[in-house]
Order: sequence, then C-alpha cells, then structure tokens
Amino acid sequence: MKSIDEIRKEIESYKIENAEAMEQFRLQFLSKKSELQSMFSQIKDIAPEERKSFGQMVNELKDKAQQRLEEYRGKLEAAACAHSGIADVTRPSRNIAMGSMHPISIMMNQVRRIFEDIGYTAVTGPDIEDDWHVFTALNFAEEHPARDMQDTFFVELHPDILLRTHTSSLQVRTMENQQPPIRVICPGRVFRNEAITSRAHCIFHQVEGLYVAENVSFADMKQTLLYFAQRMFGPDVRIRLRPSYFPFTEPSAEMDISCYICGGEGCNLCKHTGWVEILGCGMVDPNVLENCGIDPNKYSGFAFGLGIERMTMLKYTTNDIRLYFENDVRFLQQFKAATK
Ligand code: 2NM
Repeated sequence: MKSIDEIRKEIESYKIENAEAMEQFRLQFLSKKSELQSMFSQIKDIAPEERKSFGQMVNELKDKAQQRLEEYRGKLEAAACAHSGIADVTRPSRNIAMGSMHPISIMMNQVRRIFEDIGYTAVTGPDIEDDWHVFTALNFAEEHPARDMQDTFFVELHPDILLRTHTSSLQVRTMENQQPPIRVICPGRVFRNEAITSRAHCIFHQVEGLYVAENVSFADMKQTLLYFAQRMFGPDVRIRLRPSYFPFTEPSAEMDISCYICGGEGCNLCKHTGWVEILGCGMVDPNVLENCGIDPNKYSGFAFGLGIERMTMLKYTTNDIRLYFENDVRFLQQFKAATK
C-alpha cells in the first residue's frame, strides 16, 4: 500500500502530453477504482484520533489531482483549437489603435509651456460666466456691441449669465483673489454668436496672459512677446506692433510676426506684406485694475490674447477652421507626429 506522500509525488510528477495520458491520469487518481478512492474507504479502519487528519490529507490530494486534470484539459483544448484553425491562441495580439492629441490641444499646451518656462502659472475656470467677469470689470461700456444678444450667447432668461467670449474673465478672477506680482496664462474655450464659415467659428480657443507688478512697462511687454514669438516660430522671427483698440487695455496694439514662410519677402500667406498678425495686447487699463481691487497708482501691467485656431492654421497652413471641430480622424491623425 502506497503512502500518501508517494501518491502526492506521483501526481506532481505525472507527465500529461496528450488525451490518452490525461485519461490514464484520471483513471489512476480520480476514478472509483483509484488508489485515492480506496484510501477513502480505509478511513473507517483508522484509529479515531488520527481519522480527521488522515481524511483531510486524502481530500487535499484529491483536490490537487482534480486541479491538474483541469489545467491540462484547458491546455489540450486550446492546442486542439489552434490546430484546427478555429483560433491561434499563441498568435501575437493585434495592435491597439492609438489615439493622438488634438492639434488645438497640442498648440494650446505649447503656448502654455513657453510662458510657464518664464514664471507664468496656468489658470483655468468656468466656460459659463457672469456679466461682471466678462464685460463690466473689463471696462466694456454699457452700450458695447459685444453685450448684445447678436454677439454673445446668453443663458435663456438670465441676462446676467453667459458663455465667456474671451478668457480675460479668468484674469479678472485672478486679480480679484490675489495681489501683485501676478503672472498668469489662461488657456480655454470661448464662445461668440457668429455664423460658421471657413474663417470663423462660434466656438474657439484662446490663450491670454497677464503680468501685473510695480513698474511694468510697454517695453517689458514687447520683450516678453518677442521671446514668445521666437520660441514659437523660430529664432529669426521679428515682431512689429501696430496701434489698436480694446476696452480693457490702453494703449493697445496688434502684434505681427515677420512671415515665416517667405521670411518677409512677400508670399500668399502674408498677402505680400511680409507680416502676419498673431495676437492682440496692451497695458491693462487702470480702470480694470481698480475694478479688480488692485491699486493702479502702485501697480501696472500688460496683457495679451491669442486665438489658438488661427495660430494652428498659420503653423500648419490649413485653410478651413471647421476641420478642427469635425473630429474626422483622417484629419486628426496627420498631427500624430506633433504630439509631445
Ligand atoms: C487681448 C488683447 C489685449 C487682456 C486684457 C486682460 C485683462 F484682464 F487683464 F484686462 N486680459 N486679457 C487682453 C488684452 C486680451 O486679446 C486679444
């Protein structure tokens, strides 16, 4: 009569390589006539004090044999399937289709990064805003056309609640909550009630920046924006500022970069001027500082805003803004290589 240990060793070292061996294994260890089964019938002859532990050991052996049998049944079945051509379970799996970052996100992160590198902090906030943060605090006159339903999306029946038309509302929120020095960069989605064409959309993305401290000058702004333009478009890029108007800045300017396609010689992109407009900027109007609880006699600042779709279209020479909102993967996949 074999000992329990001997049987355990046999179970553990049994070679099962085919269906016959598996059946042999089953007959030897798990059938009615197996050695294990006869051990079960001996339990009644064992001294009462040893009966319990003996029974447990025999049961454990039976479980072990059952486990091995199931394990090999699975392996043999999988191999049989593979052989018959139903499925090759050993084949390497198909590649998972990888997504890519949206070109607007790529560009927005890039702008953000350039300013983070010189000490600006990114700030985000709500798309749905109130009149104060979007218009009133920013020095928009009562009769300014942007306040009209024609131009701005209002929440129905709430003349005070609207979709932000620029991310300057975040800069108002920042100035209300913290004293200078302030350096923030505000990326986000904005909304304007405009007809959708190849050049304009009712939804687009902006990045706005703000720097407020003591003795901040127009020259500081110019140098900061030159640094930005050169990191974005290359070290040889030149900038020029043209006088402009915004309610929240005085003086205000529009910034052009020297055309990076023709280098200023004149081409289709710059319409033969040698210059391409990329952003608006200016010195924050003292009224705005005051509205936000900052003393305009002590502090000054500059701000700027740029449209991400416009910049992306310039950089990748796309001629239809609607492509950025259709999410056609054939378009989006072309930006895969640009994903950082
Ligand atoms: C622009 C152009 C010029 C701007 C001003 C402010 C604030 F909140 F400080 F007054 N934020 N952004 C600004 C200035 C935005 O976008 C074309």
